[in-house]
Amino acid sequence: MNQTNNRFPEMFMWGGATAANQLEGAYLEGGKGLNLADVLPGGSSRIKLLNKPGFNFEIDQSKYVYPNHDGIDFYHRYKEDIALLSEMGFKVFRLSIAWSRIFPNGDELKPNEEGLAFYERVFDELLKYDIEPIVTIAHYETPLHLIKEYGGWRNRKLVDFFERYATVLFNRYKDKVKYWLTFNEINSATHMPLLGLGFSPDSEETRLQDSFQGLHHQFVASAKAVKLGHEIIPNAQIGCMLLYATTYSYDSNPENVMHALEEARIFNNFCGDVQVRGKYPSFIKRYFNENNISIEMEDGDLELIKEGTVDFISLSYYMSRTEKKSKTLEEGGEGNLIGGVKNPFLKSSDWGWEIDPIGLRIALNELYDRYQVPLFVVENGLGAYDKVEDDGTINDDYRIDYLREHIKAMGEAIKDGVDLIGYTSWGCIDLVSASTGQMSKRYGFIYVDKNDDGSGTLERSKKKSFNWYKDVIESNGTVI
Ligand code: BGP
Repeated sequence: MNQTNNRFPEMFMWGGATAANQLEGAYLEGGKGLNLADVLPGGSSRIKLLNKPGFNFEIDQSKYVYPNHDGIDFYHRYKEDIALLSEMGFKVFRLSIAWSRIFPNGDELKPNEEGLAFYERVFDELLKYDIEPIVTIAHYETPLHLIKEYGGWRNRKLVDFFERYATVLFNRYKDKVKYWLTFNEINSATHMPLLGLGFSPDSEETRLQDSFQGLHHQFVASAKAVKLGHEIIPNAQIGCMLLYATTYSYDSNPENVMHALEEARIFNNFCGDVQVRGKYPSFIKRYFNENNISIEMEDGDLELIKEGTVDFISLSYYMSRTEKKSKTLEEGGEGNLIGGVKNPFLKSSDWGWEIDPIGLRIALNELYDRYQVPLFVVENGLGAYDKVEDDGTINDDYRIDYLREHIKAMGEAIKDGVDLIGYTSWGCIDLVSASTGQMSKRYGFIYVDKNDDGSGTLERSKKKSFNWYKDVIESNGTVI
């Protein structure tokens, strides 16, 4: 443990983050309908399938395993899990609601009571320990029926279905949930339209047009939710959620600098500009023109977007990105989720994600300089292989090192003047990885005995990082 001169705000929200599809399991219980995650096969090739046109939305158990079906069985074990989170001193816990537990098909008029009751029990359990829930309304879990019947978020009709869903949630949980996030990593849509927008592009040519149209629908849906949420829950705090990849130019060649700026604007800034500033940014016009993108809007959309701006920005931060205007194949940052070229100054995780704590300090400064609204880091962490020793211990010092450096970077950003309100590290309990669909890419302080092939007792145990994070929270980030 290191004593630091960090000064986190007194009410800083320390905790951890998860998503329904990656931990609940029970994929056909409680009246739940199928959603996108239920048809995503596990395996390291998942990420390739996600980006290939023509994804097949059928379950084929003769060919693939589907780890999200069982997750880590949080659906049945949430009490045990929440008790462990409370032991670490969690102030907040980020979870998502699986849309298809509430509306199994997504387009029904009436919600499924069993699904609503399940989350009510979970919230009550959290509140019993004074853990505040942070709820993501949509986290890569579009009901499958909306994908197959309507073509996902390309279809304007999803705005209405989402509005109905969000209204039900706000009304039902208004006394239990104050913090809401509308769409997880909304800006990942153009890179991975399948996850965020629920469609597999027909071709590379249609990918951009359809993604930006789908995004427009989500902007409208999010703005409606923000307005409704504030009406129904007067003290609600509703945020957007961005996948932020601090973007560097490879060198000082102005061509590369300009290119990095352009990439950062489209990926990091575009969605935030719409959701926080309440209007489409000026730079997007040229990009739309040059890429033959035209957005169909309805009367009133732009007013809605203006009226439904978010209260704060939440972000995931795992890695930075380094850009060069023309790159050779060898230079490609193979594995770095957001692409770019390899940064010679950075090491990577076992999955090729470049580790860059200073990039987080830069990200927080960039965001705060641009928007001047509170920031919340709701995802960050190291996916790693863990080894259970013969005596049962798991000595995940690499994870502690990663988190320590990122927490230090947040401390520096706060000194820089950034209004940072919380930190929920990703996958505080081991869960199914989104990009690989495997258990072996682990993030947790709590180990779950489950393997990639589905075997395992599902027993929970504490890793070395468990007590480390407990001390971090107890000392409000001063002892790390
Ligand atoms: C984010 C997603 C999460 C999560 C995380 C880690 O993009 O919001 O759902 O899974 O990445 O990614 P992975 O599980 O692929 O390591």
